[in-house]
Amino acid sequence: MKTQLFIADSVLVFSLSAPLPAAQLVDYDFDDSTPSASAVAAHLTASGITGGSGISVFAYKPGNPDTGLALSATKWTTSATYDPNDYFEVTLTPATGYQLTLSNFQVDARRSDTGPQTWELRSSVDGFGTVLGSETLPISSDFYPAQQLSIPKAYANLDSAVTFRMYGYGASGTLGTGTLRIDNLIIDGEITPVPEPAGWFVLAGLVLLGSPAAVRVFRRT
Ligand SMILES: [Ca+2]
Ligand SMILES: [Ca+2]
Repeated sequence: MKTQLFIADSVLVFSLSAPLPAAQLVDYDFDDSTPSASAVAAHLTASGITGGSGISVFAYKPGNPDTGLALSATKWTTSATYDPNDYFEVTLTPATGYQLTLSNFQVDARRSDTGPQTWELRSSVDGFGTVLGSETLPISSDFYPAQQLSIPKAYANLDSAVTFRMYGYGASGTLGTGTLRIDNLIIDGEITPVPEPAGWFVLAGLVLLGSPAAVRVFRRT
């Protein structure tokens, strides 16, 4: 029992004194037939995968590997450019007092014969205005594994929710039955405590030293 307590104390001290290493923040494998995350970092909330109003029929089909499952949807636009309503979406929200730095988005994607031939990634950071990366799926019915899109360095120290959308487009056929299937969606980065404002450290230091100036500040407030 003493050993267990010692380990717990060590973990606590580490988490307070050093930022978490850059690592995986969230993973979706869909193997339990739900759109929920299969693993989420501490101090982070990850939404389930949802779809825009322009897509339909969420289903769970053989994944990568096919001993597991993937998430599939229909009604992707046949346009050669993205439709603002045709997307998979995921939202990451840091806990109060924590901030997100994002580095990499990766996913295994597969289309059916008449499914979308391209998908692109955008985010709420700029109102879904910029394409962060894209992938073409030239052959149907094959998974294109672990397409990795690096996230711009501007995605650092975010203290509020971030939403990513995968827009699929360029489907063929007009019935909308073509599918885009995704598996092993992983977002990398780190989540760290928001630093205390520097002014508080100065003031706290003055108080600890018994500074008359600090005492005056406290008396006025
Ligand atoms: Ca899977
Ligand atoms: Ca659509």
